[in-house]
Order: sequence, then structure tokens, then C-alpha cells
Amino acid sequence: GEQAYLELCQYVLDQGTHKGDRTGTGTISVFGYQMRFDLQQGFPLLTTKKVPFRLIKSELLWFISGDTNIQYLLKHNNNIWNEWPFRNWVNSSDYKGPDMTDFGIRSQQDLEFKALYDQEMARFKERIVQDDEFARTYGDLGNVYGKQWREWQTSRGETIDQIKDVIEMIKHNPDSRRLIVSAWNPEDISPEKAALPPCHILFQFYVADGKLSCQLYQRSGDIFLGVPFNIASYALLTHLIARECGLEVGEFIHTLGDAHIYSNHIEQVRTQLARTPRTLPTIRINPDIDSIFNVQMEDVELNGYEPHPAIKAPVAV
Ligand code: THF
Repeated sequence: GEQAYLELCQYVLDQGTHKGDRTGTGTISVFGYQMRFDLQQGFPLLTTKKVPFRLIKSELLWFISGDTNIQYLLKHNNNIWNEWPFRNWVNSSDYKGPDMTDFGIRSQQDLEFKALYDQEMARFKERIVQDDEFARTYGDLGNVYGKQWREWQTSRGETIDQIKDVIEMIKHNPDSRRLIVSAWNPEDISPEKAALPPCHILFQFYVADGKLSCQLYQRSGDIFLGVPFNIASYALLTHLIARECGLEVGEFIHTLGDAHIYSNHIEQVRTQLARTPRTLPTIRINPDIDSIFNVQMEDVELNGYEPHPAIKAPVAV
């Protein structure tokens, strides 16, 4: 079940220390935590609040396709990455609208400003979808997951397709202890090169008893908003790769560095902890799909998902 996640929430509420952060919101945080999910027991999409699986699916297919431009996400009505390219846009010399400095924190504190921000964001999204040239300049997040997974840039000017390579290794050398995909390149960790340095630094696969397991190291985890997405996303990736390699699914192991609850998410977490978990859903992948690179939205189906209602919370930018 989702017990491991609920235990994490309770642990951070009980043991976490107050810590400032990049976004100025404030968090309670612990350092170093591990959760295990047995993927044979169901698909780990939380039931104690409704988590929009559609957004997890389109984000993962976006990563797998190697795309780093939010145009793809917007065309799928997925808004989870908008704030980062929007910041680049409003900080650029091409932007002539009202001042959007610190829009994340200000839009939470000032209703008048929020209306202005919503309007500028709506304009920005419309332009990204309709204007390919604008999207190329302002919709790209840079060296984020899609790029690092599929087209890692080497110092010799070549690229490495880590996803293709790791699938080949799982198929032909499943005992390998090097079944690793890394998103973290110290060379790329500068604001000019990536909108946001990757949070999911590295993942490793493990094959035993005909089952594929995956462990993720995540340097920073937004427990209420991001982590439920991250768990389901890597669980889905494990299912997709297992299927392609003719394996069953094993465990997903989630290791977190700075695991934090934002101070404006604490009430929401308490609400969620008061709820009783329900049976986990299952997923079905279209059996006709021959490669992970050909999976489309409709090829992955979620069944038996009957969650408690969604719980709203602001995202820290
Ligand atoms: N930054 C922060 N502060 N938190 C994160 O979780 C996060 N991500 C990604 C990149 N930077 C981050 C983006 N992932 C939501 C979910 C995942 C995100 C960003 C936002 C979110 O707001 N989810 C809402 C539903 C939103 C909707 O319906 O459009 C939810 O209730 O779950 C870590 O990967």
C-alpha cells in the first residue's frame, strides 16, 4: 500500500527541523529517508488524495521522448512545469508586461498581483502553444531529464542514449551492477544551462528472480506535491521497461536526500494523514507495444482507482 508514504509524512511532521529554502517559503525537513513499494501489491498511486495520473503519464512520456520543451506538456494540458520557463520569459529583455519579480511568493500573498500573474501566465501559455519560434526560445527547460536521459552530451561532442543503453543491458546482462541512468552533470548545473537542476539525480535497476526493481536517489523532495508524482512516475517507468524486457515488476525503492514539507502544505498533509488508505489501483499496458519509445497516452490504462478527493496546495517556485 501507500503506508511507506504516510509514514514519511508523519516522520517529517514529528522529527523534521525548520529550514529555509531557495523559494523563501520555509519547510520542515529531514535528511536521508527511504521508502519501499512492492509493485506486485498494486500500482503506487496514492489513494488518500486524488493524484492526477494523466499528468504523470504525459510527463513521463515527455521525458522518454527526449523532449525538454513545455510545448508538448501544454498540448497535453499539463501545467506542472510552467513556472520555470515563465520565469525565464519575464526576466528576459523581450518581456514588456508588468513586473513579475518573485511571482511565486507574491501571487500567494497579494490577490491583486495574482490576477495579473494569472493573466500573464495565460498569455505565455497561449504563445508557447501557437508560436513555435517563441516556444523554441522560451519554452525550453534546457538540460533537464529528457535531454540527460536520451541525449547526454559528452565532452567529445557525442551523445549517449542512457535509456536505450540501460534497456539493452537489462536484456543482455541483467546481473550487471551498472544498470544506471544519471541525470546529474556537474557541468550543467548553472542557471544558463538548466532551468532547475535535476531533483532525480540517478536511478538504478536490479534484476532477480525474473523481476525488475528500480531505486531512485532524489536529492530534494517536495513531499506533498512532488513525491506522489515521483513515486508513480518511476513505478510506471519500471513497468514499461520490465514489459519490454520480458520481466515481472519487483520493487520501487525511493531514497530521498532533503525530504521536506513546505510550511504552506502542513495543514493539507494533516488532512491527508487523517484518511484511511484504500486498495491500490492497477495499470495495464497495451500488449502490442514493442518499444518504450512508441508508447502513447492511450497505451497505459489505470484501473480500479478510487481515491479520496484531491487536496489543493500552492507550488513553491
Ligand atoms: N518544484 C517544487 N517546488 N515542487 C515539485 O514537486 C517540483 N517537481 C517538478 C519540478 N519542480 C518542483 C514539477 N512537478 C505539481 C506536481 C508535480 C510537479 C509540480 C507541480 C502539482 O501542482 N500537482 C497538483 C496538481 C496540479 C494540476 O492538477 O495541474 C497536485 O495536487 O498534485 C518535482 O518533480
